[in-house]
Amino acid sequence: MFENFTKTLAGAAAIAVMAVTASADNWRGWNIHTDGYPNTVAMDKFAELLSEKTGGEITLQMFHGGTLGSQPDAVEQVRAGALEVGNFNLGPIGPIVAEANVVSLPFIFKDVPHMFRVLEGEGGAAIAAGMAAKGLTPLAWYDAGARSFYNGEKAINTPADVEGMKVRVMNNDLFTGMIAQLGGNPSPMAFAEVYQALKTGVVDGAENNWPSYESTGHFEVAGYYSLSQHLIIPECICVNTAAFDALSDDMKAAVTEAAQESATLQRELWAAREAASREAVEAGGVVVNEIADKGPFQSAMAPVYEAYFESNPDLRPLVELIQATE
Ligand code: GTR
Repeated sequence: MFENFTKTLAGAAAIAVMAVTASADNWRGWNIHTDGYPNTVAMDKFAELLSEKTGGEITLQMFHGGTLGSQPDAVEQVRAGALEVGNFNLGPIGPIVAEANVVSLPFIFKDVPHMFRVLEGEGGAAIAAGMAAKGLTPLAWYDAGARSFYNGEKAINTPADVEGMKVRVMNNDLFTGMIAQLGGNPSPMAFAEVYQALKTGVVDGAENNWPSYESTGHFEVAGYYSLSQHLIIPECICVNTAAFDALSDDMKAAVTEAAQESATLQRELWAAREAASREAVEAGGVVVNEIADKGPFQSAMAPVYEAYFESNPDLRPLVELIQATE
């Protein structure tokens, strides 16, 4: 009997050890960018702050450079809990979360500060709630600047210049609609495939912000960058909603604080990198042009907005709220 009692004690101790081990969460995180990119540095900082602020109860192993797959796949993995964390652009999230898709309407934001003012208010709350309902809880917002068109043939000044051009876009019907309305042929494609596609002429052009245009080497194979600034889309540090909701209030606060400090760093690094990337590509021979009148690009987008309202009639007030935000 005494022997049995000892065995029970030993068993209980083993279970206790297992429970302690299991209570430390080891999260895995996805990021598409290369070493030194603002988001990569800031996600590493997030991992560091996460351990620090949770007293080691939550750790995060980051997988950079898209090694865990394309962005649309990674979004699904975080939703399903196969991964816990992702640094996502809201573009590829739009097809899953209607509220989050408003940020992918061309020319919806006046500039980046306008975007952040919206995200910090009621609009941001609606977007975040929509995302959490689909399994992606946004903890903080990153800056991704403005996206402009680039190609290897000519400067773009009017929608007519886009006519007949095959242009790579991120996966989202709003972006295929956007290119189609300009008379181009949209080609949705994973980020990792764009360099080769530009080089071999599978596509004529693409669109992105300064740092991505530079870090991917796209500028080497598509040397005309035209400042259309047609999309200003934020990015998130997103966490699997079930994993986040399972945390105590203290842990939730610690995780959120870590994400927000990471975002503060990312925005500082972003501003510096935008300037540095522009300088680097111009030194590499890229021809940059301002677009004197963006009006024709903006008015060409009316059918894109109409299509969005048709499939989401209840989201018109959210669009109007954004447009009315100073
Ligand atoms: C980048 C963004 C990535 C990815 C990429 C793309 O600017 O940071 O998350 O969305 O653009 O064009 O696919």
